[in-house]
Amino acid sequence: MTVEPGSRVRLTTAQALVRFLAAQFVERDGMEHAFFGGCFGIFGHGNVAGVGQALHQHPELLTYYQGRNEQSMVHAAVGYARARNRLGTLAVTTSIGPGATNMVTGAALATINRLPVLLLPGDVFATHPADPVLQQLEQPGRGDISVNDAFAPVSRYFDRVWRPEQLIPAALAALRVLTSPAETGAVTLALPQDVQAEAFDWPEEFLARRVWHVPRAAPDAGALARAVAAIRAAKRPLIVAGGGVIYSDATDALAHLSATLGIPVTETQAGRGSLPHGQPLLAGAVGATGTLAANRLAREADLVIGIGTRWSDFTTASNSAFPKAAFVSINVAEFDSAKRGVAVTADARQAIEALSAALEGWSTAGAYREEAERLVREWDAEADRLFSLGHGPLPAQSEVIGAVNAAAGASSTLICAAGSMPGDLAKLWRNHDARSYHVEYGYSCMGYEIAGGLGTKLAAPDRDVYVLVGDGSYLMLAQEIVTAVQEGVKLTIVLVDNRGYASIGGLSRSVGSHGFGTQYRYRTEGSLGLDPDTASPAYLPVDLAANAESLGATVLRPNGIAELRAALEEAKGVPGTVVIRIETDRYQGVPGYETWWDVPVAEVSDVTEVQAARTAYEAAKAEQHFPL
Ligand SMILES: Cc1ncc(C[n+]2csc(CCOP(=O)(O)OP(=O)(O)O)c2C)c(N)n1
Ligand SMILES: [Mg+2]
Repeated sequence: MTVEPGSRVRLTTAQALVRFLAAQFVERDGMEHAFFGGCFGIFGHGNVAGVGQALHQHPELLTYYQGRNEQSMVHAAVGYARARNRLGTLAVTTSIGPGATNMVTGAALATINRLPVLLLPGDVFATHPADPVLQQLEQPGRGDISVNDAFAPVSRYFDRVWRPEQLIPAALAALRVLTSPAETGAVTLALPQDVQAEAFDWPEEFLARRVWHVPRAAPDAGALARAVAAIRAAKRPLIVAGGGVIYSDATDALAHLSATLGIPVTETQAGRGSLPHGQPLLAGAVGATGTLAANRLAREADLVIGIGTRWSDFTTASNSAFPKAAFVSINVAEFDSAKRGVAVTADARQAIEALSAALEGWSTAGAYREEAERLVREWDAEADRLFSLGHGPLPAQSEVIGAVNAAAGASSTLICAAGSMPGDLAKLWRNHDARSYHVEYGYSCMGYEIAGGLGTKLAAPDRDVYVLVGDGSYLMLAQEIVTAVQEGVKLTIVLVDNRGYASIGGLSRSVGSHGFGTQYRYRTEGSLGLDPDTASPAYLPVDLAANAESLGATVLRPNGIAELRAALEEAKGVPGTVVIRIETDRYQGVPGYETWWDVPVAEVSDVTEVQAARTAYEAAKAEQHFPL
């Protein structure tokens, strides 16, 4: 569509914004897509007559999704963006005040995970005609701020649109950041409620179709040469594949590099699925929740090549995982590539292909490759053992994971975020492809799971979405089940009920604090902190299956693994969202494999278990080293 230069159209700010969003496209590798798949929203006085009116007036521009909670609407947008490899997302509109600040947690989650979401909180009047309006927080010393300033530190771009015409630079800056592989994250445009409804004569060029070209940055020649020299000098190089490998669609290039050079691959949480299970050199998750194969390789590695990772403490086992290694850091964001070793600031696929070309003919020694392949085989046997423990009377979580993994087909995506499951999944889940695995572990936010699964399914309707959620996460934020039912979207939600926070219970015991505050039991005198197997008050009568049923899901209640397998098959025939509630043994966890996580233990205490834990902590702390 060609636009007459200088022509203008009179619209409200909100109407112009909705038209602008519907006209934004992204292109990478010659493929073009609409960037926004729709807009989630909950209306209040801060957006009902603004963005709400605009969405209502032209529903063909942006699909509107009604959410239940502002935080979980952002989770859905994050799930959507991840399933689209950051080449698409959803917008989220809210009222002012609590509706707006409910999104702050979601904004932090998106920014930490480097996933694009566009947040459109309503804001108080720009013109201040009747302050304080309902839900306005007043600051006696500042007239120009509102609660929405809380978004600034958790957003990659923040602006408040004080005047209609200011939307033009603000919206363009928002799209630049959202579509930038190096900068992306939450983008917040706070929209004062009067400005949303105010009319302006908008230049047609602003509202015309616009394509944002997502670049693939090639590595600098000098940086590449330094990385190549480091690899050539290495005897035991090891790759750590992060989320950047998946976002850059570099999985085939990585498989080729690993196989031809004989370099084993380990994965971060976001990088899981960067190679399919069964590749002989895929050692799986590394670090605090790593496999024995990955952690043994890490311990002896002389060079660790990070690709698209931000080197979180779980990956590095709090900087104890790679005691002998030098580093190469490949990342599209200079901020991350500069974190350790030889920095290569580049798109993951470009960098991997450049390394493959430069290292043609070179490979690691056969003995190293064989050792890695043997460790991988041994790990597979260990995972098989954990999948079939036959534990009773309640099954172990690892058996549940095995059953769900077996039931989920090749075109499925697993969603999880917090609790004891992410660590177990990191070790055990077997991926078919790069879309098989989606554990939000940047923020590890309880309550992400169901809403994130909803967003994933909206982005990829052809995939079967399996959500694994703990009882604690479920209790925190499960209400998007209602939205899944409303949208006719099928999620298979496996609710793993161990009546409390098993993960933190274990962590608490490991620091000497007896699982304090981690079970759902009546407050009976003296009950807090007691060993539940001795002097335990009764469990609270919480029935999460009944809760899920009340929200509109089909609910199945298997007892034990054989019934779970049958329920998973039965669920395949149910057209809508299914919740499968299974009780597990909270004490039968998957162990750690020769690794550590830095959680400080009290230096002084009356409790003998704490004193013992502190002694062990100090010994482990001595192994920690800053990467230099
Ligand atoms: C929003 C939020 N609050 C607190 C935490 C800290 N935390 C991590 S796991 C966890 C307990 C999770 O319980 P549940 O979902 O039942 O999983 P389980 O540990 O039993 O496997 C808590 C409180 C968190 N990750 N997110
Ligand atoms: Mg639990």
